[in-house]
Amino acid sequence: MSNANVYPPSAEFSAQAYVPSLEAYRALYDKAKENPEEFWGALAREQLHWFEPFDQVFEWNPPFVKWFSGGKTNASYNCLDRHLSTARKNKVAILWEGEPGDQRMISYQELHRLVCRFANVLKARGLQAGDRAIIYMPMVPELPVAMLACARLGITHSVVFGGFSAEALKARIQDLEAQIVITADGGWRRGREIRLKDAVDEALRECPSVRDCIVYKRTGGHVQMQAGRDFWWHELEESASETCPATPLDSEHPLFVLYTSGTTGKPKGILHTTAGYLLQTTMTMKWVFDLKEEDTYWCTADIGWVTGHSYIVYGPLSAGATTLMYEGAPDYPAFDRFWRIVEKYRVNIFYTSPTAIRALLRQGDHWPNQHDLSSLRLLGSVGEPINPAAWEWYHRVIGKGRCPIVDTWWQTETGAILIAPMPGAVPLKPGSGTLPMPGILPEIVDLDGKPVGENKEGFLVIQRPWPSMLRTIWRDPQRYKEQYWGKVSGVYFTGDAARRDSDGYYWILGRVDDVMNVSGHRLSTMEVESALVRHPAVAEAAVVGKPHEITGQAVCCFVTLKKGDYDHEALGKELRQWVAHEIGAFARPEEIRFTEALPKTRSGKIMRRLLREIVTSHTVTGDVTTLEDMGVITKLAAQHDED
Ligand code: 7RM
Repeated sequence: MSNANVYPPSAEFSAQAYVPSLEAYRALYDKAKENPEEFWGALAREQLHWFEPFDQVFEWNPPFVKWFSGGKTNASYNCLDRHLSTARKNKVAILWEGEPGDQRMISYQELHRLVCRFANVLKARGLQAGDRAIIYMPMVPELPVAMLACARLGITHSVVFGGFSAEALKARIQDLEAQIVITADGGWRRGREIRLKDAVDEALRECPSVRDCIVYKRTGGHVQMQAGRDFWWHELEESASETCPATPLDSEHPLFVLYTSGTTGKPKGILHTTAGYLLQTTMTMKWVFDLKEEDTYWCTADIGWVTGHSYIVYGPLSAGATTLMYEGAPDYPAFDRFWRIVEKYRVNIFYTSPTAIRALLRQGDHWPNQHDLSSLRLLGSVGEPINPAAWEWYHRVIGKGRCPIVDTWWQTETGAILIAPMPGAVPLKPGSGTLPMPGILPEIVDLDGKPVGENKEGFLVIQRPWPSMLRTIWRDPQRYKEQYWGKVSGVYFTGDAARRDSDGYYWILGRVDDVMNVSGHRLSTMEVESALVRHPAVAEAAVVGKPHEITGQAVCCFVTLKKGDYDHEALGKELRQWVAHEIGAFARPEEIRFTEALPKTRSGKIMRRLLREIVTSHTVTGDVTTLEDMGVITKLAAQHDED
């Protein structure tokens, strides 16, 4: 191995792992590469329940792919029914802790009952396969219940993260032309109620497609119920039957749409379908998390992001796991909440984000050291590159040097983990996602598609379609084609820069487009800019990500104002609040800088690259030959020195 800091798997871990050696990994990888039909076909038959068998493993009409054509299956059936004839029927499926400390343990049988009853509620409201449901809920078990009830009937769901504002919610409901919104009165976050139903009411004023709104009572806070449109979950459920067979659906039936930020102001509805998505999320539970029957598994993500879809709900439940769900904040009521939960439920596999690790690391070792973390056997990381210092802390203080860390690279679009170590097989290097999963052929190329060679930085692309790949952008196949298959000919363009070292390990360097990553949440610069220019005082805005010690990046805005007298301090505050209201609190800018002009090219394009340099290194060194007025840059750079 070329790098000094290498952590090989312990003999003890390897001995019990699904994939126990580098040779075993290579054999699996080569098999998938040489004969993908046979590899994926066999796994699909063995790992999923089929109402009708498929007749083709994949059909690739670039850039559109179909997996397991002709087959009929159902994601809800695979996550529930098929476990009921096994010893898993009384195993805890969802282990839940609310922020106030309330808890629920829901067995597979019980979860099946809840899902069937709610599916019957949806049926009674006239919903059927092909319809769309928006789900806007806190992290309570009824959120996965709603997802699985939709999946059971072939209703395509779109979960909107509870941190999104009414504006953002409205845009998603409208784009999806959803017939129904499933929500709650609110949820708990740092002891305060997040009032979800109020946001829904605001959004629904301009959403003619929505006929019904079902409201789950979580907090008991006061809500307005509009007669004929709004119904209480518990009232509708009262008379619902517990029997609801899962509908056999085509392999390619749309399972869900999840909106994510792209390079324009308009979020993209990423479409995932049924069989391929489920197969690859199921397989990665075993390959990457080495999931065993007796494990208690906890992914701390919110289900409103793709990580929660794939690794709290579909992957773990399809694999028959006990999946832990926690409603609230990691620092509530104190900085040891995560470690308290690990100790209390004897968590074995723990999957979180570098942002959370860095935030908790800063609070000191005494928080985790107060708790017995000896149940942990595997740690995971996702959402952004993990810096070696955070990795070492996670490894030493949380894992006590015993637990492998799986650094998992993937995207909303990829559906499942594509680059990550198989922990019993692959030696770890802090900061590297290590090696690709079976069936994944990454390459690092220049814009002409030429491989850049060892240790050179380039664009990360994927050379072949994989089962859980996005199928299109909702109602915008043209954008799908251009965004993912039009940048470098013939390959999937990830939007990330990366390099590959002499051991074949991948090092992800971050986005190459105008997408920021704040606490592992994707956010486009354009989305924030569009929000800012909707404010009456703002003339123009340019937004860049600025390096941030905890959140990875922070939102930094350069703003020019319309004519008038302004109190810059008050307006700065107001604009930060404005963005939080337009998009969601997680998008709240860290900094608003007022300026008289923005750096532009002669054709009028804002040169964000220069602004990025200013916020990163406080100077501009790169090429400025296309800049129209150098004075702007001098002023902006000088402005920082005054701060
Ligand atoms: C799962 C998720 C995707 C973007 C992706 C990267 C970054 C994610 C890692 C990572 C380095 C990782 N989906 N990213 N995981 N960068 N190492 N392990 O985060 O659609 O929200 O974001 O996140 O830039 O393109 S996402």
